[in-house]
Amino acid sequence: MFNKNDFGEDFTFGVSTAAYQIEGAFNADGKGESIWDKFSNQKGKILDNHNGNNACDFYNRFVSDLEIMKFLNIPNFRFSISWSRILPNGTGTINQNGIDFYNRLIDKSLELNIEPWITLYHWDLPQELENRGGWTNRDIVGWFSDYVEICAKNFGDRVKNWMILNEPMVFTGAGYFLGVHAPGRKGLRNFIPAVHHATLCQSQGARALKNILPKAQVGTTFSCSHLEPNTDSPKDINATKRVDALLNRLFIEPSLGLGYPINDLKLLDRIYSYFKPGDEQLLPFDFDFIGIQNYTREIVTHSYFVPLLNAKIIKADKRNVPKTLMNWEVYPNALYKVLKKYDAYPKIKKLIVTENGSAFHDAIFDGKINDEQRTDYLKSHLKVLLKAKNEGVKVDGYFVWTFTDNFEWAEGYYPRFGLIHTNFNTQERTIKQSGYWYKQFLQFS
Ligand code: IFM
Repeated sequence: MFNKNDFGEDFTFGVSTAAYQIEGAFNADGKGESIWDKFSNQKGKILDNHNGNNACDFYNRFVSDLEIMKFLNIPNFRFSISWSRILPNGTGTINQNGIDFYNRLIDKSLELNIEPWITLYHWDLPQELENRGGWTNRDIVGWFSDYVEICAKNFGDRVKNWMILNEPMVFTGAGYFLGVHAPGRKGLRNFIPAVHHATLCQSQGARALKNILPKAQVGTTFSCSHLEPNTDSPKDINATKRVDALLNRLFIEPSLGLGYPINDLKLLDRIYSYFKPGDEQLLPFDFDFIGIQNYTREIVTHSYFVPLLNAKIIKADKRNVPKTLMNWEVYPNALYKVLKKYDAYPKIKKLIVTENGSAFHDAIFDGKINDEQRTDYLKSHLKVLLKAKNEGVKVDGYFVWTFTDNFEWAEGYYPRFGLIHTNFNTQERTIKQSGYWYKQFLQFS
């Protein structure tokens, strides 16, 4: 078995969260509406018609939550800023109450010796900006850069670690192509411009931040899937290449100066119609680290029924493999594979696993939650991370998704990913066995 020291002194351990999934207080103290406020309150959008209006009430309970974090020896806390809490209309007038909230949160974290890591965009676009076209409107590059500057100026004196976007493939794919996430738009005519503008915001947002905070550690995060073809037929192998271009390469390659992976995914060629002169030079940015977010592996097969992509993913329940409540296969080696894959890109300075975790049924017996499956999941993923690191992969951090059970987007409150159980009726927190395991792991020296 391994212990914390095997990862080296400078290795960063922490937990990850996102504003809309935990904060609640959806309209408190001048906060404006976000696309998730609107979407999740529409009937039929979220499992069991749940919404994030109250979530974990972190907005009001952050002090006691941070005290639990301290008790668990967790030294790094990744959270996101709700754009519409500090700019209710997305641009223009600042809501000082919102700034004050994040100041209190940062100050309390630091007082407890917990290092804050800020994600600038974790999917909750101000609704007012969506009314003006959202991610399909190129003006978002200016709106986003202004918002980033406000965050840098207000929080940058104390926050050293920043992430620009969370999983752009998910918020453009699920939100602007499939319509299953906010704002619920569909089709390539929404997806393709959203992709280009998100990629521009990824680099331009990073530039805006570095201009104000040249010493900040600036990264961005990607959902990374380990993909395998269902068979070794050329059709399945080519289908896997197309899915790889879409899920894994689409956002990182332009940031590395490699352009969009159009050769392996022809449907992307229409993205050029959204280019303006000079965009090629704007897309790359030299990130200090890349956030890797991996949960599973996917098996890909050729399919004539999926237009354009001609490929589909065979979900875990169809393959009779161990799975989580998300119907994601438990396959630790996927993390090893994606670390190797991203490490092999030239110009990557550092990888940090900014999310990894699992949702299982967590039964409470006698006030205790014996979530052995989650502990095993975390241990087995840390084990392969260490293997990759020992083989020379430049990976320097690991954040568990997530701290407390929270609002899991389209799946509502059903999948519980937390180290801590949340009773969503009373907001009572109960530390799970996995939380106690992490505490013990982190205190080892
Ligand atoms: O809850 C999400 C998070 O917001 C983004 N990455 C994946 C997690 C689990 O689905």
